[in-house]
Amino acid sequence: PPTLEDILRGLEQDEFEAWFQPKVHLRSGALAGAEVLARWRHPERGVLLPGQFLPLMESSGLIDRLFWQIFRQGLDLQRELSGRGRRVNLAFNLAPRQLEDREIATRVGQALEQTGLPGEGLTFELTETGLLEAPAASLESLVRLRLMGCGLAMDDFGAGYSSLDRLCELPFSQVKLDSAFVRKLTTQPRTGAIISGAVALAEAMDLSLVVEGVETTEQRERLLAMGCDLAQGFLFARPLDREGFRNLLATER
Ligand code: G
Ligand code: G
Ligand code: MN
Ligand code: NA
Repeated sequence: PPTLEDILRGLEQDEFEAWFQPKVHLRSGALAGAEVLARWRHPERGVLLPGQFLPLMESSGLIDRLFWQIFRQGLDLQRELSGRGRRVNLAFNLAPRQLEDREIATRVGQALEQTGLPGEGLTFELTETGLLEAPAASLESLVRLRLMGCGLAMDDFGAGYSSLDRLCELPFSQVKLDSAFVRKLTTQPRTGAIISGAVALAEAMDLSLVVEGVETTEQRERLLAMGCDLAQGFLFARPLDREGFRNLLATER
């Protein structure tokens, strides 16, 4: 895997890119937004996935610099789109330790002011595990982002430790059901009960539910029958680079 020196060099050379994976309405396939996923266009190794650089970035604290580079690229795209009257909600992943950054909401607010873009166009995704590690005080940033109109999604819901209490405490707007459930849907009958339960829970808590990892039409049919509305997965689209995402938006209209 790349070294810390290489990662630093990559950050300085602006080699990290925002890619975009559509979130869609299951029934119509219409775009509901996109998750922004980091990729590293490495000069020698090609395009690298987060698994190759995120762990080292998280442990070294460089994740913060990655976030702001990716975030800036996302806002650039939104600005370009809004010039053509088009709005697409973009969801950025927040690493657990970023919750300790008391300035994050302030900086996001400043970026929105500078670009004139609405907070409603942004969502921030947090993993359950990250929230369990986070000290209660640091959760203030999340509330401030929410007050600015931004969405807040609990990512990988149902995987690892459950944090239903966090779901109550924090002003989440979305839950993303971990892809493990969809994967087992056809082999483990009880998985269906969990998904149906999540649909009911989300509805009762006034949250939108995104089912992750939808790969087949069979899964799509089953999920529709269970009342799922939103999904993300290879059946609809893989993560796309900026150009690919632009092209997808063009064919959407
Ligand atoms: O496509 P995929 O391999 O893109 O992503 C793997 C994991 O990396 C996902 O769990 C995703 O949440 C995480 N990830 C992708 N981009 C970012 C990013 O910009 N910041 C953080 N913190 N995590 C990211
Ligand atoms: O943040 P999160 O862990 O949710 O990031 C989404 C991850 O899931 C990314 O690595 C993305 O590439 C991956 N992904 C998205 N859709 C699918 C899918 O349909 N199947 C599989 N196997 N992975 C997916
Ligand atoms: Mn995510
Ligand atoms: Na996820």
